[in-house]
Amino acid sequence: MRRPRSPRLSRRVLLGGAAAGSLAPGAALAARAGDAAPDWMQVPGRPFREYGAPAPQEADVGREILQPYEDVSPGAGVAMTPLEDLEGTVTPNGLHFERSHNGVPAIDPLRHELLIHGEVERKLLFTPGDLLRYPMVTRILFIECAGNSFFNSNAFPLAVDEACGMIHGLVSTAEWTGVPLSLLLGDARPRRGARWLIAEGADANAMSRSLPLEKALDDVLVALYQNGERIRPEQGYPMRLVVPGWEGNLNVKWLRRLKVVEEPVYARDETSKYSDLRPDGKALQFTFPMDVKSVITRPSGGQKIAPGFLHVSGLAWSGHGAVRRVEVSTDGGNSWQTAALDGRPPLFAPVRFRMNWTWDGAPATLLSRATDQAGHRQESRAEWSARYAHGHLYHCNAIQSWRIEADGSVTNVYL
Ligand SMILES: Nc1nc2c(c(=O)[nH]1)N[C@H]1C(S)=C(S)[C@@H](COP(=O)(O)O)O[C@H]1N2
Ligand SMILES: [Mo]
Repeated sequence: MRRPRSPRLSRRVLLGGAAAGSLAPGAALAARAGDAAPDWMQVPGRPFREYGAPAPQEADVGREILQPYEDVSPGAGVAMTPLEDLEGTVTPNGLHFERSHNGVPAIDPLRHELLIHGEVERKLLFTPGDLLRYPMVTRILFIECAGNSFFNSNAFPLAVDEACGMIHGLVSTAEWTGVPLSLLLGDARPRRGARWLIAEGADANAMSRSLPLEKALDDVLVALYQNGERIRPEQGYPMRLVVPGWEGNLNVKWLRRLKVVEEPVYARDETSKYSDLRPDGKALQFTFPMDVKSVITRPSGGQKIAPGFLHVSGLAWSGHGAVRRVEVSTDGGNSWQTAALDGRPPLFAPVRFRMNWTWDGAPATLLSRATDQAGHRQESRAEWSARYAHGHLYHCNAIQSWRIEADGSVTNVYL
């Protein structure tokens, strides 16, 4: 079902205590530097290559893959971003998470077309080449699957011992460039009474979702570029919808058709999937914006820390706009401290938060909770859990708790 656990966790065990090591006395430093240049300075370096790749020593930094139907449908599942191995906020293209329902289609961009039809005055057909001639905009945006953090949801009553990326890695951030959908719809001219759009992908399951026309005309992109290069096949090459702040499923990849309609289509992914079952047996439908969330990426599950100075860092984001504040607790939520933010939090994109901490070696529980501009604040897992039915897993934005044992090991716990 899943790729064997990579060796990277064992290789990256010692976080913290580093500052003490680098403050070695002068004598030790001199001995280390020596007179001799290191061996890699004694020979000319490797020449150029056309497309770069990470250092070979970092080759074990990769996505965790889950393929629940491996035998019948190996392309249905997820590949999760290793959040614990990354810094900053933008996800390298090769590590962007992937959620696909039936694999990555082998699209010929010369034969791929996007059709806008339905309740419009003018039907329009665009090749990728046509779209490349339109005015474009660039925005840094996160995409988060509504199934993200399912390991901490009601589907898992006991906390699993997994790494940060395995639990929360169905969120990634890229700088997306594309054509504002409002421009294309402006040319197609939706008829009066049209309120929804059905977006369909060119993959084997023709994934379809209903999107309110109001959002489509507001800030949705038909994206062609991801972090400056053409979109990766996994992310929807040659074109996809990017719907700022709203659940990942609406960001239809390999975009093929947009039908302007009066009513939603009630597709599988907005009825049986991605709806939120409550304890009373009723389900909430169309939970569009992803709620405010934060997670400490270091230290995090599977890592091991040493007593002394520790730089705590993590990500916070909200589908309601910008994050306003992130608080960190080192005592299981008894007291909270406001974390430093890396600059002004952007709209619909994560902000990195940071806090310096000295770990005294006693067991501790690290939490983070974010508040967004709409005033929403993350709840405890118990509070979140009580709002939904047994087994419910979508839209889990509960506070993550990392338990630090006396031996420095870090694990996911429920409080
Ligand atoms: N055509 C198509 N679009 C799709 C999907 C899919 O399976 N097929 N998966 C959706 C889901 S559930 C999510 S969370 C996002 C994931 O985008 P990513 O794989 O680029 O991270 O794409 C959405 N768009
Ligand atoms: Mo998703």
